[in-house]
Amino acid sequence: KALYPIVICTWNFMNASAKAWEVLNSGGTALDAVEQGVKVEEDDVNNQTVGTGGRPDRDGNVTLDACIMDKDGNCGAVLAMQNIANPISVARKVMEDTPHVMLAGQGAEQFAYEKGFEKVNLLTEQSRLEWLEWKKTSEYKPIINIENHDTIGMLAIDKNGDIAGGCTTSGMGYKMAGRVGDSPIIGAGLFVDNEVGGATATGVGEEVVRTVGSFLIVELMRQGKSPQEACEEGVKRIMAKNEGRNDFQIGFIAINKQGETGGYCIQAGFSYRTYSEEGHIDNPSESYIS
Ligand code: SD4
Repeated sequence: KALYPIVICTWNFMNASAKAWEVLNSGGTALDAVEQGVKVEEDDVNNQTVGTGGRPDRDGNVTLDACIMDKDGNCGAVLAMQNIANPISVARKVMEDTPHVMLAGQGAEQFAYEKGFEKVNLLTEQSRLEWLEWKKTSEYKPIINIENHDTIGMLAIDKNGDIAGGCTTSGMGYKMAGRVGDSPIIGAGLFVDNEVGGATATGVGEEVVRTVGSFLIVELMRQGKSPQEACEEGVKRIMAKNEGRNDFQIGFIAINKQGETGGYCIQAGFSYRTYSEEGHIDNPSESYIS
């Protein structure tokens, strides 16, 4: 029995997944569901890893990364974009209204203004004060599961059985100016193939990029692995390149065409949320280091 419509997202984002479910449950497309869903986190000033309220880079600028992918393999992304509140929607416009896949920096910002997005200040007082505090030592040291890990990656299947995904983040807090992680990179932070399924990632983006993690997981599902098995293999691939290191976090989630889901991470503490007719469920993920 097919288990859709369904939405799945990284971490325990109740409001974002509820919003996406509302779209799916009223007959909306998976693409609209993921866009509307992740926007909830972009707009939440208390989420300091996504959108407004995100932690700045080390120079004090909030720079946002996002991408989106639809059932036909179309995709769009914005990289290191400043002053725009909803990068996921700009990414969708890149996908739908340009011949390109990625726009970066000022080009992305300029494009957003042309499409009617407003200029906003993304740096909240709380994030500004924390950044000033950080500057005293300027020590770049992400803390597992606490700091820098609330990126939202979301995958949905609509009533027609079509899959879409989106991913949005302000990246690692206090990153170097111009640094881009995995989240807006199709294949790394997100990948969808409507024949097979989708995958998305959170955690230290550099490690996800090195193994093209989300693409890998979708390909493993194509070869017959379940979403759970594919996520486990994705994490193992990363650990094989990082022997002896256990000081960073990666979490992968995946869904297949039937609506089966899975998730796996390096460190305990990662969970993912699903919302379907079965209800609104928090799924604590098993970890590589248990
Ligand atoms: C990045 N993957 O920029 C993102 C960070 C992240 O929760 O996932 N934070 O590397």
